Amino acid sequence: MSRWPGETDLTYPEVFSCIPAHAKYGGKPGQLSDAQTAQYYKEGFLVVKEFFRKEELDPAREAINQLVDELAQKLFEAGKIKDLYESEGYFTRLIKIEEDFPGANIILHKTEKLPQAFRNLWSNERLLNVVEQFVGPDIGGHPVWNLRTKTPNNEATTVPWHQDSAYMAKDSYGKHILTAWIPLVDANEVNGCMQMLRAGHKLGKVARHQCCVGPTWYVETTKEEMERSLGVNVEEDIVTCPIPYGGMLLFNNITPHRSLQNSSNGVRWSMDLRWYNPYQGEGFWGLKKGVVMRLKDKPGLKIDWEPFEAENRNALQATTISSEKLDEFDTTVPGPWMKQWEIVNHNRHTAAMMMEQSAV
Ligand SMILES: O=C(O)CCC(=O)C(=O)O
Ligand SMILES: [Fe+2]
Repeated sequence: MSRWPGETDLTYPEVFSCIPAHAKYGGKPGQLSDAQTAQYYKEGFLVVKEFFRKEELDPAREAINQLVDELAQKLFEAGKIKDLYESEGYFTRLIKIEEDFPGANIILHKTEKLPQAFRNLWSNERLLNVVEQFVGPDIGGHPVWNLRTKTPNNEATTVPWHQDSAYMAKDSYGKHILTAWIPLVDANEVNGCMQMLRAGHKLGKVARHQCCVGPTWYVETTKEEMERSLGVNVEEDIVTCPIPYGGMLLFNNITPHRSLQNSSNGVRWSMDLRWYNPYQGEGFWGLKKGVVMRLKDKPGLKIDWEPFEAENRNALQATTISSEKLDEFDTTVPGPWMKQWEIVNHNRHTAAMMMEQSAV
């Protein structure tokens, strides 16, 4: 018997563990070897240490500098920060801004702007050739994507143990969604790289999660719960995944993972991008659809980014707050996943979610 709406006894082992025919190395530029795809299906994740060329990633860093600059200008004009901190760079400017206005990193995380460099990275030809090995020849960009603004020693950007499907509607549980976690710095244990739980996907099951951790909007599953329901031995199966700039980490929506604390002096920038089969259903709680990137029957398809970018997922999550009440400096993140799990810790994010509910 399930006690919470997100709980399930259903398992989908074959969706996440059986190697599909389209995984086979097909000779397209960038594609992974059969040994690499086999490892992904066996362990639930794969580290690719070298994938991107400098010219494929550097523009994303430039775009981040631009986004941070726009944020600084806005906060400065509104009198929320003392200085524009223009002499600071990629690794430190957001830290300075954050010191004056705690939560600035959350505003940036929520922005969901898709500069051309992010679009180019997401739809990179060689990357989509890899995506095809997991998702098949019909590819949609999944509406859940993130720019991680992980400033040092910051609770709001230290993500506890979870499976991504715990944030999504239940109809995502049996569908394979591929994530590429792409560091935009060298990510390591000091600045808060990812940890994965080896083979935590093998039962194809979502463990029980609880909401919300500390002062954040994150759900969390415990080590005991993962051992009980996912058939793992946490101490033996944790794999720490340092990834250099140029590499990436691939995993699916059922693989348990977390990110370590950033104890360095610089921001640990990364993006997580997702793809799925667009014919397999809608995107995110019916709130936002994905963006079609490749279709087997439509070679040369041009990606239509405009409607995708126009729908802001974070704003849509706040469904009943009318647009004139949306505050551009709001650092709360209420979301539909909070209604899926037991709320064991209330904070300003759950309160914002309750307010929306009572406004219905
Ligand atoms: O980047 C992080 O810190 C967490 C990332 C994560 O949970 C994800 O990409 O699904
Ligand atoms: Fe995640």
